[in-house]
Amino acid sequence: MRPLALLVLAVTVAHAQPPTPALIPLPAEVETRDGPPFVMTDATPLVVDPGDAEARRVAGVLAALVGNTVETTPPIVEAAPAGVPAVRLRIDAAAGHGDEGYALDVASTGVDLVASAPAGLFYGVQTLRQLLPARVEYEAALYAPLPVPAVRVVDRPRYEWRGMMLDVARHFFEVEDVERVIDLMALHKLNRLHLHLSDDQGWRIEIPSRPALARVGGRTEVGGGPGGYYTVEDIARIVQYAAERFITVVPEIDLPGHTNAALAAIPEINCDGRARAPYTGTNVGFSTVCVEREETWAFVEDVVASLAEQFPGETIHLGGDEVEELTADQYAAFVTRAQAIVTAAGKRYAGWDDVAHAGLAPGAVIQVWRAQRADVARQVEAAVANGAALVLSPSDRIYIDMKYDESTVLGLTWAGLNGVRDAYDWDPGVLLDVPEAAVLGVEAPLWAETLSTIRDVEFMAFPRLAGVAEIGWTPQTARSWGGYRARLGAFGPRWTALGVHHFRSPEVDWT
Ligand code: TNX
Repeated sequence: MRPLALLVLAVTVAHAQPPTPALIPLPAEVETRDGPPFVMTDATPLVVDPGDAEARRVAGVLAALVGNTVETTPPIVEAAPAGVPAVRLRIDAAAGHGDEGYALDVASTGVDLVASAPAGLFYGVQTLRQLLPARVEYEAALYAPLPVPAVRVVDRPRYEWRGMMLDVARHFFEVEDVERVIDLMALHKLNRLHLHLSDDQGWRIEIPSRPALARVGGRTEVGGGPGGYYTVEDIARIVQYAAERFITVVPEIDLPGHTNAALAAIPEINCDGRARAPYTGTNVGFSTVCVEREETWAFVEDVVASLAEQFPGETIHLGGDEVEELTADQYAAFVTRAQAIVTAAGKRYAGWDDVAHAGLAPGAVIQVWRAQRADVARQVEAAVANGAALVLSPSDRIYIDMKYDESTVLGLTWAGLNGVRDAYDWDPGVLLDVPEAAVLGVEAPLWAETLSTIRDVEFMAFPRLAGVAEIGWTPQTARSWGGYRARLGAFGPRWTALGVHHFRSPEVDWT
């Protein structure tokens, strides 16, 4: 290049607007500022209000993150030493940011983070984290000061339900794997982890009043592997780990179909009173509990009571999908009674969209997976008119067990190929003809017929799950595929630093 051209290029770059930082999800408002960055070191005090235990705990999340990278962990203090640039983390119920919102101000002289509630403070910390260099994610001390670009963010989520479903029934995933998923969800401000805890191929949760369920039903998985299940202690650990990251665990026991593992464990919930043989294939639709037997209802009562005890969240999901062995009347009667049992246990009933036409009482949550089918869409809209709320999981968009493209080795194709753009570029506000308030949010299901390791899970989830997080968080008017694509490309190094096995989709220019 000629010297003049080089000069022109240098001047142009120097005067360009600071680029939008690679934040996913994109905050509602981000204003990049001129001026030097804030520089974080191990001497940067994290200042919390005296006696605010919640703010101190959230500050601890930031301290631990930075502490991996600098020499010693930044101190958490209740008063800023004079003249030292500090990060202030404040919870002020009167600040007007709602349950999950926050405001973040970064200048070279200091960082101010204010939220109205602990979850908002935590999300503000996740934004600050994403403003730090990607190397902050390495679990090795690489001492170097950490610059944070000068920026002002005012943020809150579009939807209250921003979820992922993990199918631990087709293949079992250890507690550590679930914790890894929770960590990666938290990075993107997701707040619902739906665990699909039972299916034909496995029963994955200890129900103390029915020990055979886990003991027998937990021994199998797709392909004949060893299976496994979570003990009461394991579940308590998962629930606690999630709660520390402001994530609610939504348990699902699939009923009345997808029940072969239970039918193998408890003979008396079969109409002939005989235990079924274990199943390790991948067919669907062939199993059902015996809806005419009182033994079945005693079983449902016991299971729901135990779920209500083990999971503090408000929702219990009872599946309801793909039942081919019952008449429409039998199916509807089952769903009505199952919902009543959940409600009597003090919880909110959720089911797949198959339950939409089964005469739900008001207050049900319907998880919509077949919005592309006109008959299902009309049934769901009618259920909303009758008081149901929706979680949107359109299978032709955000079933992240679908292959990305023809090159994907893992995954299924029945709902089509779900590329990175397909998964991102749609608006939950117009998917169905329902009032805005009826949509609680979005959730990406990850079915695990073809997935058996956490690396498989990561590969299918990333980058698509990040896009789902943005759909659930960012105002529709602030979203565009072009803008997202650029931020996604720049986000890659952070996942790499975290060791996240992700698909380097050709749809994206990766940094
Ligand atoms: C359909 S989606 C199912 C699951 C399968 C999934 C595979 C839904 C409610 N049921 O049983 O695992 O397809 O993509």
